[in-house]
Amino acid sequence: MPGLASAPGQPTIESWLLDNSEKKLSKAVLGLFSACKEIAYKIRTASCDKMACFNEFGDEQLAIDILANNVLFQNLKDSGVVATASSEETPTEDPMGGEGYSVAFDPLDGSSIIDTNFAVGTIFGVWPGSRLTGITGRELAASGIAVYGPRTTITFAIDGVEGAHEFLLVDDFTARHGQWIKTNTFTSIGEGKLYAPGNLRATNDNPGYDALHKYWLQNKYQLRYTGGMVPDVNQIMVKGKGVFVNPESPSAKAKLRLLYEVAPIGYVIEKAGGASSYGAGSVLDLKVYKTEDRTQVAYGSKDEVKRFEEMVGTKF
Ligand code: AHM
Ligand code: MG
Repeated sequence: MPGLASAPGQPTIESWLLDNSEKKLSKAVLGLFSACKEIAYKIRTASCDKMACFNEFGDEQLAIDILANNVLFQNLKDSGVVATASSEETPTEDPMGGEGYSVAFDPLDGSSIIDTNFAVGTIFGVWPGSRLTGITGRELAASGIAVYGPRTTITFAIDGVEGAHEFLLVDDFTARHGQWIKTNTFTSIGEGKLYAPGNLRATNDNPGYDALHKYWLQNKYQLRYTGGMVPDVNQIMVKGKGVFVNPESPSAKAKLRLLYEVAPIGYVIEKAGGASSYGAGSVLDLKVYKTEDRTQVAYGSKDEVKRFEEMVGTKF
């Protein structure tokens, strides 16, 4: 293919799945990778302000998060193996006409920072069966995060395979010809003073979070926070260290959704050798009662997540 960088010896997502996944799950996953490729193209080519995007002719288009939403639904329908899908944008359980798996996704996490050209992402979780409520993250068959930054990557984990696996989109800048090439396997998150403190306003009336924040400052942790959870968590796997938190307080309630954001990312980070917590245990053990359930969360190395549990816990 013209313009493609070569990556000798590295498998594409198609060939990697042949060795690591059963057929139906592979089809669902390929639908998601294909959707993320198209979303990456749309993000690059749409000129957006806060509310709307314009194509090359200057016609107003749908807002970019709605475009991303539509692309995902279409690809999941086309896969033929997805019974139900649900999006953070439209939090209902919608039939997709297939059979085998169900998918929950946040089409464009961080859409409020897209106008600033910060990195944004897509989050997806694939569950066996046809329900997306009454389930836990423990039952995930696969999940992943796509990062649309200077490079487009998907970091992805699948049942039965150790580690989280990074695929890089090597493309010729169209949505048609790009290939996903395996570039990394993440298997451990160790010691390292790096912190990403979400919802810092909660330190006003969450004394545990206030104390944890002071601990990071006193111990000279390195601040690395963009306001996009996908790149903020992805850095922890790439650097192999650190912690991301988004705690709650009486005046600054939990924002992140268990089904669309927290559980899928928890699955990837735990597969990468890290830990997740809602304050008193892994987020993978929280049951999704309603598609819109929200929770506070910490992700990172086991030591840092333990510190979060000890200092912040679940007081609110
Ligand atoms: P979104 O799904 O509406 O984009 O919100 C999720 C994002 C996360 O990426 C990020 O960690 C968090 O919101 C930041 O919240 P805030 O801007 O309120 O501090
Ligand atoms: Mg989101």
